[in-house]
Amino acid sequence: MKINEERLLNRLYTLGKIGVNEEGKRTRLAADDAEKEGRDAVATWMMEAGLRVAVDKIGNLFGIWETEENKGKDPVMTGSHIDTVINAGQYDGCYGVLAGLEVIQSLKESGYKPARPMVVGAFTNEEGVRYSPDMLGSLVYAGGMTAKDACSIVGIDGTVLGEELKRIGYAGTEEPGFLTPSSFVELHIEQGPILDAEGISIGAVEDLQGISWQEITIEGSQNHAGTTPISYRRDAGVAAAKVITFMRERCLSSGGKTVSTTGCIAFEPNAINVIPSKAVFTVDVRNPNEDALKAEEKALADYLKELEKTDGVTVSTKRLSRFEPVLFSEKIVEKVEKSASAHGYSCRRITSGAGQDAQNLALMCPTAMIFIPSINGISHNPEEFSREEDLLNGANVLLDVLSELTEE
Ligand code: HGY
Ligand code: MN
Ligand code: MN
Repeated sequence: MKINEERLLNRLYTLGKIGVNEEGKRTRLAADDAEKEGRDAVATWMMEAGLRVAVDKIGNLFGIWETEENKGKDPVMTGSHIDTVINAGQYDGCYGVLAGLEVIQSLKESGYKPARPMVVGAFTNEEGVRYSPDMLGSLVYAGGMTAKDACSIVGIDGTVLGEELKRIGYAGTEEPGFLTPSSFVELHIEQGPILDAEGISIGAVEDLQGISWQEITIEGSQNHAGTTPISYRRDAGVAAAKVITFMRERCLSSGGKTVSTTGCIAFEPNAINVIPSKAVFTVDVRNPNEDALKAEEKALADYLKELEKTDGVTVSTKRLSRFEPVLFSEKIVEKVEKSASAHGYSCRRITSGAGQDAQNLALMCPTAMIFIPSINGISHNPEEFSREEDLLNGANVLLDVLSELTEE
């Protein structure tokens, strides 16, 4: 049983062109016009494959292959996301959706008769750049939030998710969770440097680290950059810088376990010769161990209280997202390892440093992931790259694992 390699690669590169602007930057944020174009392309390919296309109330898009014989049984599900970060690579998420579609289409074309329906999903707002929290579509699908609450979320641009889904024609009618998968497997690029550095072809993902997203607002007082002595200043900008470096120190003393990122920051009034009165910025902290992640959050909270005293500022925080670490299904991880070895692909177990839709599907059913190498570990960056040989290896392992799971 072989996948149609050319079809998979062509679709991946075609989707990769959608949302590329005149400067060559690729951005498809959840439910924006570019993502709509991407959704339309994927839905068309699902229909070409002869799948039933369904959309649920949070815009999750599914291609369903069910037969008279297996209709009504819990399906085996695969999938990922096609929304991107800003100035993104072309593989993150898209590879898992299109490889999943390719596997199902190839099995269907080969005359294979699965004992279960097979489904590929593209989940809404996995990246969480436009709307928080991230992994939102799969969170709603798995029952972690109601579709109503999720649709009312206001984005960083003031838009409301539910209205945007309506505007782009993807406010579906299916209840999230309308299909209860018997198992879920997500194929994804590693987005980190390990597989590439070690020359390993397949990652059998056995767990995924916890994620804590906060927005922090620090308020000081606006004043003259030249005339105000340092001792008089209540400088929101300096206070924000102290938080960012404090978190870097925490990471360095965590033995490489904690990572912290401030990806967004804005000052008010944001003028070159005015001491900032306000700093609003995000802190993304991650650790594979829940107790350690909680300890990082407490250390940050204590430091913010300290800052109010030392710097004379006022600090407030807003929780944007929080996911505990997830352990994947040992049974499925072993299937990934077995398939890799049968193909002669080198394989190692690995932790997902990135958040994934699979972490929410794991709330519903036995779940695991398959990684392929990201060259130099680059991701969330247009330089993100995976070799075609690795892309095809991953799809071959996905085909083995999904067809085995359909027979169980
Ligand atoms: O942020 C993440 O880890 C994922 O790319 N959404
Ligand atoms: Mn992803
Ligand atoms: Mn991503």
